[in-house]
Amino acid sequence: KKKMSLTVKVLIGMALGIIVGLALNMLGLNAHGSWINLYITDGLFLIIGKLFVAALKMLVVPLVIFSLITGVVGIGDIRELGKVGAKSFVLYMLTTAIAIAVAITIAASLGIGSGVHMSSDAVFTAKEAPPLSQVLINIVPTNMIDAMAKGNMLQIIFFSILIGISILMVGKKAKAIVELTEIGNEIMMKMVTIIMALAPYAVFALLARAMANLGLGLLADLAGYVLVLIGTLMFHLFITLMLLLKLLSGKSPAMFLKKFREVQVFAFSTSSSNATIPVTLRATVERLGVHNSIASFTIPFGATINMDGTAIMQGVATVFIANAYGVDLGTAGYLTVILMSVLASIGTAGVPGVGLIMLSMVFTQVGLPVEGIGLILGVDRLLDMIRTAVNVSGDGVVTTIVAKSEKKLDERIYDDPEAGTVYD
Ligand code: DAS
Repeated sequence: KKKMSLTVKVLIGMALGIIVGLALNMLGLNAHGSWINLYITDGLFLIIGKLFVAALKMLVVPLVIFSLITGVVGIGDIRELGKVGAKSFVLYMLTTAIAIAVAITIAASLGIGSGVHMSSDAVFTAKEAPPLSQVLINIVPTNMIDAMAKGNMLQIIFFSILIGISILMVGKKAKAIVELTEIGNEIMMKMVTIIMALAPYAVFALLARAMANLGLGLLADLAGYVLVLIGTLMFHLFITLMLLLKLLSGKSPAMFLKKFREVQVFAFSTSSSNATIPVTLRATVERLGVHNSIASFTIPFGATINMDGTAIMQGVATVFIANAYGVDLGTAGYLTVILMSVLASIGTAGVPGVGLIMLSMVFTQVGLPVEGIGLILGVDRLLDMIRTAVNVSGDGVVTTIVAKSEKKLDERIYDDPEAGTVYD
């Protein structure tokens, strides 16, 4: 008898989680202080979800370090490394810029936000986003332990690449450490497998709790914003990214979507590109056939600097709030928005809700009232889930394109629908 694949189980967990959560919400069973709320949604579900996300996060730093050092040693050539870095950087920035430009165009032509009352109860206080100069300075850690403790991805990437290059320069004498990191990488991947076995239950718990607490009712108040945003996110995922994949790598979009579904569900359930790194890395290597030497770099890099979905949210939100306040930003204003969003995505990590911080940075830059963000605050938690799924999909597409162009894509694995489905 054929065993049900993990992907199918995860999808079932997602569907059941959404159904149960929405049912609890609509039947009013999750009211604050009720026993279901106390013991189930904010009890059992909360514990399971938090444990799972913690386990994923726990893997990220050691996994990235081991796989990236192995990757750099695997590429073996520093110029080659530079090429991969440059290609992925350009593609990441390009896809983000396209995403936000399309979002602004769609939102502006539909005129969303025009009739909205700007009174909002939710108060938004902006957290400071780092200026670009600081982002650049921060790439080099002063203390590697500190970088690891804080999970600062760009610093970890910098340090790991430097170690990899140094190992290459030492040559034969470093053989033991090369083997050690290879084994370390394998061990970390096994840990991903162990934790993934719990994914269906965790995804259920995460989504049931989120839906029970949020419900869909509040989406209706901002239906215009929500619909345009979701529509543009879907357009980017299914049209723009798939077109780029087909044009630049020649590989099948249908196969990509099939194999990447699981990653999208994880991103959706955790709202965090960073926490999803172990799953993304595993899917790109074992299911899409990207060589570890490419994926080990482009995936953590992309989780940090590439946020297409977040950029789309910023584009739509800017138009929405500008219209709500009756501000005309003009072409120059919108070009600034595009530039700022792309730059802001470089310095901010892929963690829940960071998109709003980036948005406040953009608003300050173009002179829109930051407290306007209060208007969309209520619906952001749910939309964060969807845009994070789009964010990680962009990472996967660019990684596939770069791998193909570097002849580091095993097409037999990519074309085999069953590849990498066995987790035990
Ligand atoms: N949730 C984020 C991510 O991890 C970014 C955001 O807030 O939009 O990709």
